[in-house]
Amino acid sequence: MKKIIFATSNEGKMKEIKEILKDLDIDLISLKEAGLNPDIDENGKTFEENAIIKAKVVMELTGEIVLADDSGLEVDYMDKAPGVYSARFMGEDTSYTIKNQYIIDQLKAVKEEERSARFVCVIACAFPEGEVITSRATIEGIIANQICGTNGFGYDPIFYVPEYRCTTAEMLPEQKNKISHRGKALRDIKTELMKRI
Ligand code: ITT
Repeated sequence: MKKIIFATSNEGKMKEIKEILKDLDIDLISLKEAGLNPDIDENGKTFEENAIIKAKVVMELTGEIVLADDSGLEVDYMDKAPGVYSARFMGEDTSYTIKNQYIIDQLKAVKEEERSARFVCVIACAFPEGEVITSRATIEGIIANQICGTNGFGYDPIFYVPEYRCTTAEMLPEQKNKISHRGKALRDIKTELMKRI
């Protein structure tokens, strides 16, 4: 079975990724499972640049096909912050209860029309022969008035999807994966990946 490494240390992401790609006939392993803990400088200015940096560093280290995910939350009222800095926003070790409450406070008294936000996900795939491909997808929503739900990770408890009348943290994992930025980007790259392995 073909081995593919997913260059992430985020366990919330990895859980979703394994579920979304479970029908692929590949041995998909995380950095931890590969025994790797690379120090990657995510100094790109775009999701694409950072996803490519992560995939290439680990591909060069291992000689395997490597996938990577760079993602984040864009809040329009905050000029698209935290964006590519979503993981580092207010400090990497600050709890998401604090980060999420801060964003809610920033939007206090802001009308629904101005609370628009989206999750963005770029998946990069680096092949040992040197080729790198990417796919990008988004999911649109609004910032909730309060923290709601315990599923998912990160900013899910404040990301409200009007169509489903709940936050992504209130959705079942399979429901979120069906409509999420990560689900869509991974399903798109899956088609390209299958052509090459
Ligand atoms: P790796 O680089 O090791 O993959 P990371 O968490 O540092 O892990 P990113 O730099 O791509 O990854 O930052 C993504 C952040 O965006 C993540 O930590 C969350 O704060 C947020 N995020 C992305 N997708 C999300 C989702 O589906 N639900 C909630 N928050 C999400």
